[in-house]
Amino acid sequence: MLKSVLVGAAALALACAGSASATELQVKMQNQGTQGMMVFEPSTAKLKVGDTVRFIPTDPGHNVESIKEMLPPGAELVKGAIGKEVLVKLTKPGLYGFKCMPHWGFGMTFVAKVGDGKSNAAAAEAAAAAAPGAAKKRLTAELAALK
Ligand SMILES: [Cu+2]
Repeated sequence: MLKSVLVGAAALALACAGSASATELQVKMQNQGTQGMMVFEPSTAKLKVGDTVRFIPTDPGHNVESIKEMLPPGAELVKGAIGKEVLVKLTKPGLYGFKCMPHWGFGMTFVAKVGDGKSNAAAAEAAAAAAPGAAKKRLTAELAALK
């Protein structure tokens, strides 16, 4: 009886230590930022497995969704509604690409590198190269900034 209580307490202590070390990054969806018009700010981040990203609709008219060709193996696809805050938990190591669908043509994108980012690095590079105009330019710069 006493032993199981102690084991339970140790498990609880470990669970608390785990959540305390996770980071939440806040990313704003903006009409204007330091990188230009229609941006996620910041547009890149280096994070670790278990961290979260909170996408905040600072300006109206934006959404956030996964770039499905830029998603680590086993990670969940995200598709947020226009003007809605979205909290994403990064459960797998790799490169996570996100876009704002209405402003894909402006290159409104965000890339997170989780862990060493190698699990889908080749696929992410290929997805950036295949993206249209401004999206290709910004995604390529974002991947370069995370190396
Ligand atoms: Cu947008």
